Amino acid sequence: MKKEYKAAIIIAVILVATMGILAVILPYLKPTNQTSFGVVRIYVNSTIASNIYSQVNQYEQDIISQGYLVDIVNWSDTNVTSLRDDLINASLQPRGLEGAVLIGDLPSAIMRYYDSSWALWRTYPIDLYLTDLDGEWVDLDPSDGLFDSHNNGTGDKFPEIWVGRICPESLNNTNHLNAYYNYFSRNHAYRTGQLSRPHSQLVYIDDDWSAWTSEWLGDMTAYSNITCISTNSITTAADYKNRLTHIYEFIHVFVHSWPYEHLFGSGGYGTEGKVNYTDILNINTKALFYNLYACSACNFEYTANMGTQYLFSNNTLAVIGSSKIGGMTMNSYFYNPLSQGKIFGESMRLWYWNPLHGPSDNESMGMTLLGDPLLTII
Ligand SMILES: [Ca+2]
Ligand SMILES: [Ca+2]
Repeated sequence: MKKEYKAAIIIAVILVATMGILAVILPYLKPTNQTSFGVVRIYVNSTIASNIYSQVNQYEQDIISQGYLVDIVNWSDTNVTSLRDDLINASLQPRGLEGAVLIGDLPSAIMRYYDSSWALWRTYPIDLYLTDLDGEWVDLDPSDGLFDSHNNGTGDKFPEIWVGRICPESLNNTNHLNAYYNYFSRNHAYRTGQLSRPHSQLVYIDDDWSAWTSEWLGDMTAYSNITCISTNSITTAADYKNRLTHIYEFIHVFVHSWPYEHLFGSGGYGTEGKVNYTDILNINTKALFYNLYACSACNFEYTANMGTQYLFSNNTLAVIGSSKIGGMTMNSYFYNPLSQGKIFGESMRLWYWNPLHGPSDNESMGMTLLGDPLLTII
């Protein structure tokens, strides 16, 4: 072989290897520092935009004060692929894209899968669709509009950006406009120090997860002041409802659930009582943040789902949970960045990079952030 051919082949091999390494490490190199002045896109459902104009304007100013560039978009297209295309286009601009806030009823992707345990097909809304911008989403039967699988495509299955939803419109017991007003009012109050809590966490572990209490606690790395309740006979609906009225900054609860209620006791039968969305409406909840290890509690398309009801209760600012069966495991991958002052959205994005339960795990694919993704606990 001629020398110049050999040199060309060597250069080509080095180039390919370098590109491979870059593909692996680039997501970690993405700037996460909140003074990086990255772009945040705020989509507002155009039918309510004029009603909440001053609230969104204040919110925009608050995010600018945090150091971000903000683009406000009034959005009316109901096709979720159009929304994702808009995010992809924004991410390809020179300024890049950190994430998005979806205010009002905005489209969501629906995933379909076969649940072999129950021998039936299930669907759930999946916001990973809006945050993994270079992976491939497959809809085998485009006439049903349901996605069937998620592949690396020409990129990877991991999220490049984060997203959070602020939408009370699935609630049937709340004036939606007032819910927006109250939410943005307390959001601004928290950002200006008028709403605060002692830096403390309640970790509430019902029967079917209590055997691993020490493992769960080992991953709760954002708080040193933790109250853990995990004695099976004590963790009941009545006790939990009482503790919702106590002062904690963050509540992380492990409990069987349907979208509209928690079921305490082993096996998911509610033998130790139930807490439903009406209870959450009527209880004077005190916490600011929730992580619901509670199946389907954050199925935000479901009428009167628990996650949305928590979010628009008294003091709540953000709720993390699953829109399907499952919840957050490998919690330190979420709580470590949160404890370092990273925003909720970025902490969620980084959590997906954990080595065991990332976007390939069916149990993780429904993880959802309801509320403002730009808040921190610091
Ligand atoms: Ca990706
Ligand atoms: Ca119990």
